Amino acid sequence: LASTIVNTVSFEGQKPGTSGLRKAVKVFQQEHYTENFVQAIFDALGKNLEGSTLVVGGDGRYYGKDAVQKIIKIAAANGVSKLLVGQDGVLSTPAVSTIIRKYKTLGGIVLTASHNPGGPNGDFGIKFNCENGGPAPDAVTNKIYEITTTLKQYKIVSGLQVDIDKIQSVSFQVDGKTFSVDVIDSVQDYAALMKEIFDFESIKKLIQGDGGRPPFQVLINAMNGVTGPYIKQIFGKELGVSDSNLVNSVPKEDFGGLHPDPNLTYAADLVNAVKNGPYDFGAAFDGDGDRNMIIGKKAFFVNPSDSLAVLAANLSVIPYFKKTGVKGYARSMPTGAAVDRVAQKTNIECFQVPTGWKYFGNLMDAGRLSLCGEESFGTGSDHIREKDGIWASLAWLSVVASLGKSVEEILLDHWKTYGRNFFTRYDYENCDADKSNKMMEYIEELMKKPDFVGTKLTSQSKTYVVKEADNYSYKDPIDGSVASKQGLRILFDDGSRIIFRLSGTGSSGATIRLYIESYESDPATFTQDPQTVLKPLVDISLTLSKLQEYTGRDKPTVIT
Ligand code: VG1
Ligand code: CO
Repeated sequence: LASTIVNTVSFEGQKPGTSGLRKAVKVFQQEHYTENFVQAIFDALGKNLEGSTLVVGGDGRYYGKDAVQKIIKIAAANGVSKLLVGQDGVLSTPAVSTIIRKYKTLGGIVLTASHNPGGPNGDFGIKFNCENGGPAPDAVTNKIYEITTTLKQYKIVSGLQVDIDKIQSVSFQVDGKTFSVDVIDSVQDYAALMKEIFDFESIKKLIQGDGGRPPFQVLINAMNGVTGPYIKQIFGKELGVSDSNLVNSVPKEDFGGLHPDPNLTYAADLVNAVKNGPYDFGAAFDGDGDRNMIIGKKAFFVNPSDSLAVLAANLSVIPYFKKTGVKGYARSMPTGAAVDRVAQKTNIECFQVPTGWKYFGNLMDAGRLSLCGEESFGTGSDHIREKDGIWASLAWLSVVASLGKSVEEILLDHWKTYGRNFFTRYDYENCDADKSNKMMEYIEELMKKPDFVGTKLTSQSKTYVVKEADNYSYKDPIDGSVASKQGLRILFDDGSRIIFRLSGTGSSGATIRLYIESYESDPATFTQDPQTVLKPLVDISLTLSKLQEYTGRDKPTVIT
């Protein structure tokens, strides 16, 4: 077989966002669009590409298989020696990270738009992960983008076709060199890693009941996303959870019309089933399997910021951390600061990074970070370089098994020890992009006024004094790289915070995220509804930003 060169024209807007390039399927289906972006990834890899091995797989959404075939043809033409492709083109995001690390490949291409709806009218996405298994850092994605703006040609082996539906190894001679494709089991490597990290015996005893303890009933919902086969293997076969407790576990190309985002709005069926059912524990994962939502009996909600803090306080019950020790914690900037309090108490380093998992990678590679998380239902550790939904649920079950308490009791105990960081996030999805930008500019101007610091903002009987206000900027402590304009922060002198950010994962319009946090040490507040406790700050934020005036929205699309 021989490669050929195809002349193309560059496309505008092939700029990776928070987590890869995400656009409508119809955009990717344009002639040359996908090919261009894949070629740009390869060009960005430069000399390292020749003779390399790469991993390819995604969340199984519509257009995924087409994209895999294109990548195979373009990789062959660009001197890649081997591709490890998930069967049917399916690999969860955590599985891609696992496989890159296990087989020491140059990186991987993840075909996902994560929690964005799928199907012919939904979204698609392409993300490059580096040899550490993590999302490419800004320097790499900027380079890829640069290349897309001037790209004029791509290389392809048009006649090359591989049946990716069956596990097999095939080799071809391309331009006189050997090119192979290994179609691999999607679940095996990931499931093996989970077995190494956790004590499956103790989780199994918890779930099945043991020594007079009744079974701890779990309900796991894959939201028709990629985790279906993974939960069947891990929860079903390994841990003995019955099939009827594994819901939406057949992956669908369009996620069955669901918005596969595990939060209180889009995973309402899990919440309702646990609220009205006998379950002690519920978990849901997003389309590509890196996010998690955890709820306890009667649908007691675990806020992701609290989830991170509870796991931080109990990491030592997990065999993996018994071995590695706990090197450090981290959270993204908007994430509630509950974990900081655990770090302080245990005298362990704690970092704050911008939104997006790529910012945790350097700290992990440098051996300074064991556990981290984001308020957006992302939790993970240095076992891989992506957030990991199934891992998070197994970590929670390990903690429950070891403490012998309910999810709610664990949270109440945690707050008694550390106090409670009340946290909420309001998402205004699909707003007009221009108007949203104008609103952000308006807020920033306001914040920059010389007398803004010291301003007293009042709502109901609460008054907050502005201590600091900025557009968040981060300098990576390992390589010194700087990420600026990462969100508008208004910090108050009692530790409360208001943050405004524009999402970087949408495919059209703008999504405004408003994050609100305040800390309470009075136990009488601990069982209160965060919406009540945070109401004054919410009102202050909405008034200050003129959000309704700018966007026309009188309520958010999603409240967490
Ligand atoms: C969102 C979340 C962020 C997360 C990112 C990718 O980004 O806020 O915390 O890392 O999605 O997650 P943004 O820019 O829309 O706020 V995933 O599961 O979509 O890969
Ligand atoms: Co995801």
